[in-house]
Amino acid sequence: MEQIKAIKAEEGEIFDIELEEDLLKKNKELAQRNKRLLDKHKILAIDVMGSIGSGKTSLIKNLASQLKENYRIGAIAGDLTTTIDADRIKDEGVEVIQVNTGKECHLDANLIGKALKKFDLKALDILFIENVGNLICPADFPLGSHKRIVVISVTEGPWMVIKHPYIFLEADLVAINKIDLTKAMGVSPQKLTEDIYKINPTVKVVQTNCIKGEGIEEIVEGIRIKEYA
Ligand SMILES: Nc1nc2c(ncn2[C@@H]2O[C@H](COP(=O)(O)OP(=O)(O)OP(=O)(O)O)[C@@H](O)[C@H]2O)c(=O)[nH]1
Ligand SMILES: [Mg+2]
Repeated sequence: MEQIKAIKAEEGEIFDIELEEDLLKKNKELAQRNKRLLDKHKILAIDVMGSIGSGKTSLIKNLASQLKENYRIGAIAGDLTTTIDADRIKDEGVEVIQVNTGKECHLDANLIGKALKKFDLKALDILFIENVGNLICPADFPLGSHKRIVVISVTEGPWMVIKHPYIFLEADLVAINKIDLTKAMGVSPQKLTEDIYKINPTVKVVQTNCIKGEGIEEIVEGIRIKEYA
């Protein structure tokens, strides 16, 4: 009889897998705790994810500028080492807490829980969370937010959606940003939209130009910010 093919786990390998499962489970529990805290204070939390330089900070600045007259807005800015984005968002008159993740490529629910303690939660209606620029890792780490926006841009080329499907699965809205550069890049926003719908048929897709503030009102309506906040 042909011998059954077998592989042998390397020393420590199984332990690592268990550790990762435990980590994801713990993150989920902490995310639920964050959500309960946010709900208690009637705060709408929006996790803004997307690749490096796609326009996450620019989008949050535009949304804050549009909403700040009627809502009390806060933001958590995730970044490896700098406060550049936090400073840019603060310019909109928004209270910002910086979270530096060091070498980590995503925020996690524990870090958000710590950041929430720094806010006066009674004084907030909407909380934007700018995740670390990455299309892979943030997908696995829910933070306890109510809505997830993924920001992509035409400058990332025509294949970036189909190459990174997981981040789009849990998204409520995808912003296709830098639409002003469509011609120069030779990338079709329609094709990107079709690729997104193939992965997640119920997600909203909005084309934006964050330099000119185009598409921002559509995002506010698309994820029904005014109904929730
Ligand atoms: N032409 C054009 N440039 C844009 C648009 N949106 C953002 N930018 C520019 O793109 C660059 C990156 O924008 P950010 O908002 O910093 O992008 P980000 O995703 O927050 O970047 P990281 O946090 O570093 O990952 C900046 O120079 C913006 O001015 C847009 O719609 N059109
Ligand atoms: Mg940024």
